[in-house]
Amino acid sequence: MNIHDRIAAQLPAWRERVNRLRREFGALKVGEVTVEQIYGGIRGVQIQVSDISYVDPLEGIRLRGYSIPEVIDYLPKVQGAEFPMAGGLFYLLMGDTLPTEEEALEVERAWYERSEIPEHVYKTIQSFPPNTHPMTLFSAAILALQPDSIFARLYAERVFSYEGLPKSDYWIYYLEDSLNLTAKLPGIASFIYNLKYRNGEIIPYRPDLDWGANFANMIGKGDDPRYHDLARLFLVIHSDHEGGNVSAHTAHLVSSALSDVYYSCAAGMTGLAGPLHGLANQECLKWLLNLLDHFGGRIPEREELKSYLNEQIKMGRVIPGYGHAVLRTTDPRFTVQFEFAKKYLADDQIFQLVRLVYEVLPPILAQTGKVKNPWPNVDAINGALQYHFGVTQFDFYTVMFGVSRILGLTAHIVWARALGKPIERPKSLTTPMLEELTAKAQPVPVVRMPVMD
Ligand code: HAX
Repeated sequence: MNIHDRIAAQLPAWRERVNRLRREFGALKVGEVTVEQIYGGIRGVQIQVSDISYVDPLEGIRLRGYSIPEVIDYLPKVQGAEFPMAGGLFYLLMGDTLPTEEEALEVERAWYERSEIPEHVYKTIQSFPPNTHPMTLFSAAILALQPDSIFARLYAERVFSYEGLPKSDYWIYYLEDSLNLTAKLPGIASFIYNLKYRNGEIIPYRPDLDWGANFANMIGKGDDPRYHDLARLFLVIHSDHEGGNVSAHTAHLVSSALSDVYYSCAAGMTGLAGPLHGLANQECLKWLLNLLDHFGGRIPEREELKSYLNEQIKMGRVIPGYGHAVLRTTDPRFTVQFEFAKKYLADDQIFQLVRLVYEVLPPILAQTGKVKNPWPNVDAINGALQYHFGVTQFDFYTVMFGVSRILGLTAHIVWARALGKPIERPKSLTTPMLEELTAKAQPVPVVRMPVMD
């Protein structure tokens, strides 16, 4: 069954579940909000429903209910590959069902058929100054595709006409736009890479390669099957991290105004470009290279590293790749890449440093008493793997993250339309209002998280 039919088959039951909850329990309270949460980034406040994925603080991400190892095990793979086709993952995220091999291949075929990039998109990318960050080029290229939005065109043509555009059908055009956009991502990202760091060539999308391998091939890694597999792994594991992270939340919010898939994903990408979110992977590799430099190009002794890290923390430095707003354990997306590295690049110097930092840093962070999660997140290792395989231009890593993340963003927003979610409009307060409220209350200070050993 193709993705459209799969979603259509699922929808009546999903709509009924949501309608029943709203009808029968609409007034039921699911939580409370504290002053600290309002000022503190609405952390932990349950403000939305997303069925695409869920981050368990102690277990990590589950995509449509499947953990990272399960996703890797269960999704279809091309012959000889260790990691799954992104086409199967897209089917899982969108269709809420593990695809058969044929269903995954059908997505891959649809991507090939829609992969041609309009000339003006290349020109848009080329028109920026040479020092432009790749994430700016990537976000701009997505916006440059917006005139092709099927949803935006039909909405403009039909919504106020006699023919109309039923709200219950919006998702169909969001899905079409999603397939059209995701099909072009390997070509756009690789053009940015080739323009900035190689010879500016445009390598055509090949029908005999899956989406991830096409990306690898298009950045000049056609002869490295291990990198094809790493690209597949990278592009699968970065696809989604539930609904509240900056990129997913932004795309969801923007699309709630009925901005189309291109507007919504471009907005998500500008959030991903921030150093506390997706840019962390480039920061992390920079940090590792600086660390190596600091020790004269050698791996430090454990005690040397300990005192260096202690000093950094005392100076109030944030160590990239460690900590997380939700996770309270080692990120399974770190673990799967760590296992890949142990298998294929155990002798790599940067990986050895990643390994040593993983052994030494968590207890130091925990001892501060304030870092809620002393464990590595996915970014603590991403760059090291790419660097090993010759993708050494670390300001490109967030673009790769973005290529993958848009698989998740589009699933969130297609389903938001399918379930008829309205425009988002939370309420804000003023500080005097809170002061007035607190004037009548007893002090209730925030209790710090206990220190972890
Ligand atoms: N090194 C040093 N201090 C850290 C730290 C780290 N890696 N992580 C958190 N802290 C500090 C915070 O700066 C904060 O200190 P102050 O109270 O003095 O401001 C304190 O510990 C409490 O922070 P927290 O509640 O544990 O963490 P937050 O939820 O506020 O922030 C972050 C989560 C991921 C932003 C944070 O841990 C961080 O900046 N980590 C480094 C950057 C990083 O790896 N980002 C990638 C995250 C994964 C991701 O989204 N990828 O896209």
